[in-house]
Amino acid sequence: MNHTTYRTLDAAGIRDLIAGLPDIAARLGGTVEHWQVREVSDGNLNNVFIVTGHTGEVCLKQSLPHVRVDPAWKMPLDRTFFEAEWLRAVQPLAGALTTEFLHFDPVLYVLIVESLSGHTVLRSALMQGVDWPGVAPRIATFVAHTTFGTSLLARPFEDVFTARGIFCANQALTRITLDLVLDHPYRDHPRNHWEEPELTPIVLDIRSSAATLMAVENLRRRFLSQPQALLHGDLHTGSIMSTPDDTRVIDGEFALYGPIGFDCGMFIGNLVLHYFATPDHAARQATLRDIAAFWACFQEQFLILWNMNEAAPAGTLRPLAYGPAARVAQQAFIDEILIDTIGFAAVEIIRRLIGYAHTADFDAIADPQQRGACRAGALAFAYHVLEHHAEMVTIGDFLFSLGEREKTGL
Ligand code: SR1
Ligand code: MG
Repeated sequence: MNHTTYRTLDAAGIRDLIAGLPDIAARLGGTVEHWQVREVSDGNLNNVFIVTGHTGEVCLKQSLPHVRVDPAWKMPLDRTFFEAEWLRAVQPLAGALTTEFLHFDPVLYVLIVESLSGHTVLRSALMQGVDWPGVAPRIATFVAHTTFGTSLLARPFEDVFTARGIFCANQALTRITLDLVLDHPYRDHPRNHWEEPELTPIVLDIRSSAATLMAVENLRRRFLSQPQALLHGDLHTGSIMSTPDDTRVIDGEFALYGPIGFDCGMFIGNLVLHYFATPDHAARQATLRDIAAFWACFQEQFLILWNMNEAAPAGTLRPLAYGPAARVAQQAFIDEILIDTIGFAAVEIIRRLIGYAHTADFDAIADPQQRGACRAGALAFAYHVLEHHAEMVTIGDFLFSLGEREKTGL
């Protein structure tokens, strides 16, 4: 097989590729003719396949030279390279909470990882009505360990600068986030769309609110200029696969160094979308519990790691001060992450309702009027959060405001 040029692989090409990779072929077992190749692509960007043999299974992802769901939107191929680099970086920090890296082909831009076919995409599981209280703390553990472990708090600056140099080159996908999350929804843009007319007055209010637009501008600057840690960069509920007892973060192709609150905010923003898409009271209470548990667990674990690090290896930023004053400074750092988290959650909600890439959460609501009301409720909440961003400084403020929405029937 010619491995010198890129081409988009079909089932035969995938079998051929794997036949030349002895470790992966051995993992599948049996012979190449018996390997089943099943396409499972459901994200916006890439082709994804599950390859099954007699004794095992792998997941293969290939970048396309365009956005998968919009072939006219051209894209460089390097996103699977960044996902491979992200996996290599986070596996030593939180390996049990992601997938095992198996192979990367730098010509075909193919990434092969452990298959998770026994797991369900978290967004789909939530839409089916599961209540898995272990998921939010596991995601908090993942975010705490990967962000702390890739930051200047845990590593010599030389290592961090080298990693930043790698992920600084992930410019095509960073551009997507900047445009789709932090720019287009706030102005007329052909990629924006929404169905329900009841969203339009809220969109106009958002676009004419100076406080809201200034909050978004501030988040945009922070996104690009606060390289605190290596982020997943797209931590929505479609980037998480789970069972009741085992949760994995996948799809790290948007990885970049950025503000830690970005990952926290993406996750919380998507839980809020689920909240508004589920008018059932008990399910909403479970979502409030999950958001509170995520934040409490993230904060606790990040601080534990930081305090264990007082005996940090040579070369890291060893603490110069100890005792109560140092604890206050640590808490100030966490509080700043929370302020970012709340803001990024709000912009994530907004872009999923009126921007380019919507989510399926609301599709389960059959009645169009109710669906429109639920979407409008979510949009109005996100608008309220940005409008009052300066006053919303604790997770309690955020949860109180979310809980209040239910009382008004939204
Ligand atoms: C063109 S890509 C659109 C969205 O899909 C990805 O999952 C990211 O969320 C991105 O913003
Ligand atoms: Mg993705």
